[in-house]
Amino acid sequence: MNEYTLVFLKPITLRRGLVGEIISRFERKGLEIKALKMIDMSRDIAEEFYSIHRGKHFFKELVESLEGNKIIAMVLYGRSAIKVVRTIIGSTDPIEALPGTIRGDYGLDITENLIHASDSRESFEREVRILFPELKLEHLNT
Ligand code: FUP
Repeated sequence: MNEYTLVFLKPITLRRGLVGEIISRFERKGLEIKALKMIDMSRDIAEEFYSIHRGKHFFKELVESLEGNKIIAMVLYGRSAIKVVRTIIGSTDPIEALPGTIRGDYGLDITENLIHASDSRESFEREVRILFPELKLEHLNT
């Protein structure tokens, strides 16, 4: 089943010049880029996006890694895109992420693990509203 997923490249990925390399992996896999933009992350957006983690020990560091920095957000589309993209990015902790995955290949830090991707359809719908408020979901179906 074709579906959408949301990905964003974290500030570390822009600082390290890995944007093109990472986007290429999704294109090579056959996923279609349906929307793409650079966003200046505010504290409010970062806190809302990761609100599920509020109160956890890493929340402050996570928000501070985004706040005041640029990210690149994308909506990708393709067959089982949510699962496929999660497989391509690898486990949350780069220590566990397998070689060949994005998190497995490019870093060691867990907070700055290069990339975020929706983990379910519900997450996608919540996240796309936060990062692409101008985008109507029905427009994606065209
Ligand atoms: P993921 O969906 O793989 O990004 O993982 P989570 O939703 O569990 O975590 C969200 C972000 O919090 C991760 F990308 C990195 C950060 N995090 C930490 O910094 N420390 C932790 O122990 C767990 C997560």
